[in-house]
Amino acid sequence: MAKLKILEFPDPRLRIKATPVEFVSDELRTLISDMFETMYAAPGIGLAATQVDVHKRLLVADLSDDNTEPHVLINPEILEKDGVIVTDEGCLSVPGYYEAVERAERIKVRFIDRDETEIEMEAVGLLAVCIQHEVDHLDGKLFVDYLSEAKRQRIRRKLEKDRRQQATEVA
Ligand code: GNR
Ligand code: NI
Repeated sequence: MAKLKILEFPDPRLRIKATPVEFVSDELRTLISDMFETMYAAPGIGLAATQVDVHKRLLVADLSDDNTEPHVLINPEILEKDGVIVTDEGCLSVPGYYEAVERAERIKVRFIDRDETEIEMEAVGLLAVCIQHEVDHLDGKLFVDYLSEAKRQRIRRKLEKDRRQQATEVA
């Protein structure tokens, strides 16, 4: 198992649109384990492959307190959306920022799991929000895209400044 490096906004690689997975290889299963390790260590409730610089349509999620409800969604397709929910969202690729974002409150999603079984699942509340947030990542979209240009710029400048600071600290 290995912990992977998470790309941070405004890294242009977060804007790459991921391509469908054709079959679940052993290499992909290793990536899935590494993504869980990375997400649990962060800690976060979800992680899209895009965030670890792998541009395939794959996400993991676990909303439990004790890491006992792992979800693996490969080639996820949101088939239905209903209702509205506003959540303070955070993102491991936008560390330190939490902002209100409006999403569908209930979704139906179709995907294959790590055994290549096709599954249709209904999700509500935070799980529905998390899946929509992760599918956005696979399309090169970030939660900051829903904020005002001014807010997004402020976040981008601060994160760029933090990164420059980190670069001089190790030097
Ligand atoms: O850990 C995370 N928490 C979170 C909280 C509210 C809405 C979405 C999320 S997803 C985020 C992890 C992450 O960045 N996934 O891409
Ligand atoms: Ni995110």
